[in-house]
Amino acid sequence: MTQLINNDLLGTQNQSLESGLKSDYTALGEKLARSDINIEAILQKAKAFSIAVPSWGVGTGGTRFARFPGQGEPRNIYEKLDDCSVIQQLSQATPAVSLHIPWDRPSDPNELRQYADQYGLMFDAMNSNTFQDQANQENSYKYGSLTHTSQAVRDQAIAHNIDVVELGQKLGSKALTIWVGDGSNFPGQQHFKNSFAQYIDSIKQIYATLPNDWNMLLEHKIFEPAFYSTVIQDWGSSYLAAKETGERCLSLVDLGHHAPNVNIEMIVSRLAQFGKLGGFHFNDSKYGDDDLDSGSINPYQLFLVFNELTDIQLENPSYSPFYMLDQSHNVTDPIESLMYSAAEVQRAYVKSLLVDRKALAHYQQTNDPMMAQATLKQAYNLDVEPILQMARFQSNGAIDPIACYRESGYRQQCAQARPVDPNKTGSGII
Ligand code: PSV
Ligand code: MN
Repeated sequence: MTQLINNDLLGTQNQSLESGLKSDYTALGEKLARSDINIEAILQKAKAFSIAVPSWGVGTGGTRFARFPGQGEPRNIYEKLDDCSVIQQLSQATPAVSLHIPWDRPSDPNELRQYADQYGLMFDAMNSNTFQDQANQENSYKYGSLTHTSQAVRDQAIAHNIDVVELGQKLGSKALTIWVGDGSNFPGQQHFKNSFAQYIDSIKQIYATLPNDWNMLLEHKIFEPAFYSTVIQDWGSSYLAAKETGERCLSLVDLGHHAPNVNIEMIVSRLAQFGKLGGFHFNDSKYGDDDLDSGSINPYQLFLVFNELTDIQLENPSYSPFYMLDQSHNVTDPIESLMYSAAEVQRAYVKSLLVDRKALAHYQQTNDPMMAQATLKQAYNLDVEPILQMARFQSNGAIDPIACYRESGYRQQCAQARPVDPNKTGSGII
């Protein structure tokens, strides 16, 4: 397998941290054993955990005011895969990449698949894009796409989604994620009922062409780019559309797509209870953004989301929704942010495995709120870092991915090999 970070460097770095890790791991193992938790069983689950990286996440993002390009940014899908391979090599938690079409459309899908293969990378859910006009496109999406008032625009957006599925099949993907920016900026601009009916009609047509082993994931977002109303603005709209459409049409929860303080873990539970929770886009948010690194603002919320997922998986061990990071990195090195975020999500998952579920059920049943919340906090407050480090170490990743990455000089090499395109230094989100 091709590896872009020198394995000798990785080995030397790990060697210097190994004995410290082993004593931390042993100490944590002893502590967990006192609560009848077998650290080895948790370690195996941590090692099996994976989350997809978004191809667009390895580029530097921006806001609608400006974009400050980073050094050595990837200029095409092949260079994006190079960066994704580094994230996977060091973090050992991100074996798949999620593509956005047409941003990542390859001229030769087989060649792209082989390129990913050399790194042991797979392709996760495909993302269609009808929130921008594309070159040589007949109709504009200025006033919407799958929900547009014009049948011709809707047909164009439907055809694009079908095309993305066909491409995804060649790449080994198994899901299509649909997010539309469709909505309105003024009261009265859009007929709520008609636009939603048009959306459902459009996705039914896409669903009809979906391969049998594929899922279709509907992503809701409260606002932006539409600032008054968004057609698929909340989990309720997403659920209704998914339910109308078919069994393999599911809802996808992007953590940043809700109003501040919304109880996202409860949305997770509701959708799962009715068999409609299909996937996640992980990120964090402080105000109305959906761009910040996972776990950087509200790690407890992330833990509570995984607390629900672990509860569901106890009942249904084979349940595995699609997990992806969806963040915009404006001020950090995207590779560092993605490695760190993958570990934050993995940390929330591991902590959720440590919740004493028997005790929690007892406190819920006997109406003891103090001890119920304390039971969750007991797991949340544990420092599981040795488990995450050991999982990476045993999988030939880095005990300290960011230190190893910095030491490798990979970014500096990219800065040489990928000179900044002066035409791409402008403003706006990418
Ligand atoms: C929209 O904000 C979103 O969350 C969707 O998932 C898009 O595909 C992605 O971000 C990239 O713009
Ligand atoms: Mn998203």
